[in-house]
Amino acid sequence: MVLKRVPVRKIGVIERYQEFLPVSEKTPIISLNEGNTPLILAEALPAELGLKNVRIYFKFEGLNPTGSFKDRGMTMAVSKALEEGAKAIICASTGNTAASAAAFASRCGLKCVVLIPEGKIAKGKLLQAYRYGAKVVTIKGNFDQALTVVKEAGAKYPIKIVNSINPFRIEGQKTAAFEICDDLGDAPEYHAIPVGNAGNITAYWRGYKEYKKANKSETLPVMLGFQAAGSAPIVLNHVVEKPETIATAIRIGNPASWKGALEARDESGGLIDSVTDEEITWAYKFIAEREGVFAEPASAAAVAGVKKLAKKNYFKEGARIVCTLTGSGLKDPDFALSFDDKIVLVEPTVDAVMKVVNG
Ligand code: AN7
Repeated sequence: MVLKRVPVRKIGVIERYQEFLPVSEKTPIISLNEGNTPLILAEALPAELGLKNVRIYFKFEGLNPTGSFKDRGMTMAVSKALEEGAKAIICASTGNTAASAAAFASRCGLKCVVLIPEGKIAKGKLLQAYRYGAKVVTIKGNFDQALTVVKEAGAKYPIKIVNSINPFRIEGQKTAAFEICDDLGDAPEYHAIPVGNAGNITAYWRGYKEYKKANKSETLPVMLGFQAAGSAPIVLNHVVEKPETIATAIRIGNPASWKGALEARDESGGLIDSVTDEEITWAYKFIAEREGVFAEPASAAAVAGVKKLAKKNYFKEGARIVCTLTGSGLKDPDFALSFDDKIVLVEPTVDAVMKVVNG
């Protein structure tokens, strides 16, 4: 078969969904052609979880330009910052926001300052922030403390905050829900998503509601948010002073969009639950080894959550479940190499290689 090549001009989320976004012809669009990420059908997972007649999809946000969903919100935040005449931007970050902010800032000559928690950021994210040319400041403390400093800096100095307390971030991130509806022809029955600072679950819920209101979709999903057990303030209903988890992206004890997450949960008839590091690790390995999708540990929390609910027979027959895989597995090489896989070195002969293969 000869396939006809169709010229496709890839555009970013602002251009694609401008009628749903607070932009005008005065907004200078700073884009890296973010968004338009694939919705990948899981092949092995439903059977593994004992789910019959249920389809699970991965919204793979690791394929964004800086490797995470943050690019959707950052194109908006940076474009609006420029429109408003900002010269510099600042954020606190567990890593991905920093990488994204640094990239978009570099693209339009904005100065970028990123505050990161000491020792708890995945290496790939740190090196992105450096290489895109941001000023990287390490805080002797965790993400929540870094965000407190950022809020104070934003109030005292002429520097634009691009954390998700900046409303344009949530606006940009809601476009992921639009894409899912466009791909499926409607909203899925369930949407599972990791929760850290809770901006993304807030954004998706807003996106689903706005699309329905505009008659672009007919239904709304049940929203299922998952926090890491050691960093689960919303589940526990109190701030966690010393959040811990191997999923460093969601190592957050006092989420800025706490209220938005509760709204998404309650309005959709959903839930916010926690998953252990062990459950996250299982999901992280399963989707890489059995689905060919390499996402970072925080992303795997969504899949771990679906597994937990499947065990309780939570899902109804015929349902479609979308799991947002928020970031690329390449972000966190240290975690990826922390298992007992052995890298062996042998002589360059077939015999030597086959000896290892047959183990
Ligand atoms: C891969 O980069 O908070 O609940 O500073 O990087 O919207 O915070 C990252 C969060 C999930 C949680 N998955 O999203 C940051 C930061 C990944 C992430 C989340 C993050 P929110």
